[in-house]
Amino acid sequence: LLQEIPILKLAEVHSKPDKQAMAYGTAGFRGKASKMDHIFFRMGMLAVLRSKMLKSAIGVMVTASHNPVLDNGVKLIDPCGEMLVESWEVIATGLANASNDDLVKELKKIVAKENIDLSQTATILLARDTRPSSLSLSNAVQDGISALGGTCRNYGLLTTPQLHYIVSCYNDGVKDADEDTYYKWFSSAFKTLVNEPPVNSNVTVDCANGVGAPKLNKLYEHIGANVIDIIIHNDGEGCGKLNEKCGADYVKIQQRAPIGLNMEPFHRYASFDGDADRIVYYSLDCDCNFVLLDGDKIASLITLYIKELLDESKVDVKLGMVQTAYANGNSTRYVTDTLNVMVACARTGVKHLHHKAVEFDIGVYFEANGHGTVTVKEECSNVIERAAKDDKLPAKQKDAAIKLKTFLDVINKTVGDAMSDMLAVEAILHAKGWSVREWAQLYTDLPNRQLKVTVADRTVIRTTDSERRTTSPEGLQEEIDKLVALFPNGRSFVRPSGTEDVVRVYAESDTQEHADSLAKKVSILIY
Ligand code: NG1
Ligand code: ZN
Repeated sequence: LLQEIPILKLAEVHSKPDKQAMAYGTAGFRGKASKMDHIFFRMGMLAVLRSKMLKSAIGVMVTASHNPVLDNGVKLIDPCGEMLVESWEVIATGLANASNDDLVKELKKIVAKENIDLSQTATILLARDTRPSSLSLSNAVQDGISALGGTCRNYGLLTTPQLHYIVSCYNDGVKDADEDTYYKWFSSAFKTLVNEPPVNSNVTVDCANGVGAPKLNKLYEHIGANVIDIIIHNDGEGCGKLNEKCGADYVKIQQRAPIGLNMEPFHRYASFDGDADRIVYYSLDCDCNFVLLDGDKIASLITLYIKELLDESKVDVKLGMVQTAYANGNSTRYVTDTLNVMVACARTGVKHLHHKAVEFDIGVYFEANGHGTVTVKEECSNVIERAAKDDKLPAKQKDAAIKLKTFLDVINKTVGDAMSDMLAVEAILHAKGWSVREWAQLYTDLPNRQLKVTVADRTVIRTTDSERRTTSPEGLQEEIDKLVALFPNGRSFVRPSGTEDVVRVYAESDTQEHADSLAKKVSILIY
């Protein structure tokens, strides 16, 4: 059933350069766009095999998120809108690296090993971001899909989380789910939440010159300017480049405003990344100091709000939060000690956080860089829904359950989503009558520093304990421990990046000078 001739013909067109190997990493394949055409073709084929195996539609997203404009990347989305299962990352890596001559053999190997019935139909939902290379690379995916006889529904430009959402709707039976389905759902949930007096506030959003700009604009049209005032900056229409000196990653790491944005005190600003799955907020205080409200602050705000509504509604479910080692120590302390909510730590990469979050009835997970969402167990949704309809409950209790239900509707539960997270934050600030100042004051970030170190072979660094400690090279952890002990409230760890050829160093301490100095000293250890 594998038609060797068309496969080989198309494989010639999307030929793999010799001696080039890539791995399916934290966020799929990423690299220089000019060297990846064969990977996109092969991922089209792999998506067909996965779709045949699971008898469900599979998503393929063409994007390199916050990477520079000349990079690109591709990742597969599993049927419920979640990231590709880890066991298939190895399979993806094998197929990506097979030579043209070995391609059919490799495909047959996957079919045999995974026991795939090739007579099954396959449906692939495809979308791309606004990079100049994305159109031709998504054509390569389409060629891969047709090489194995799959059906492709090409949605064109979408944000990554929009595609995740559409994949989950499609497999839920909503076969005509599209971009509009997304806008209708999230705008209507948001309007229900803030329906009392208009929010009467505005937020300026830096869209990193990426796909988030046109999409946020459409969402805004659905919500209406009478509910919230959204001002879009870095919309990709001017001369600004994708992710260059702008976007969530830039703002988070540099702790400064994106290019061209003249900030005014107390105004609310947000930055998306290039494919709009990350968001950070920021503001200027009365002394014109830059105040960052990153993924940890967003997660803390959401956790606080859900906790309050759970307490008020007396709905008895288990709420938890999941962070990575990069989470600011004071955010962890705030949620654990002040909110009395359990915090778990997972390895970097949202799939790891997502897996831990689903262990809670309601799991709030965020990476410090602003990628995160909330997961809700189905039984838990049902409990909340029942309480929201229960006329026997005291009005206050029932009202809180209704609010909680509507709040959870505004969340894209499949994956971190800048637009949906933004609506969640805006709705909470509205509900509490808070400005960014009260939000910022939930806790004060411990000063921290992140550095990148280029080494000959980053894989020699191995980690344990959710990447908080190293097991190799021998003796490194002891040296880090000695340095950390010299700094008040010191904490530091190192890990090899999954998306760049660098080792990342993180340090925090009581003052910025101390955090900088600790990060530098630890960098020297591994350099
Ligand atoms: P790596 O390069 O593995 O550190 C980075 C981010 C992750 C995640 C992925 C995918 C940090 C420290 N790391 O991973 O959180 O978002 O990119 O985009 O921010
Ligand atoms: Zn992204």
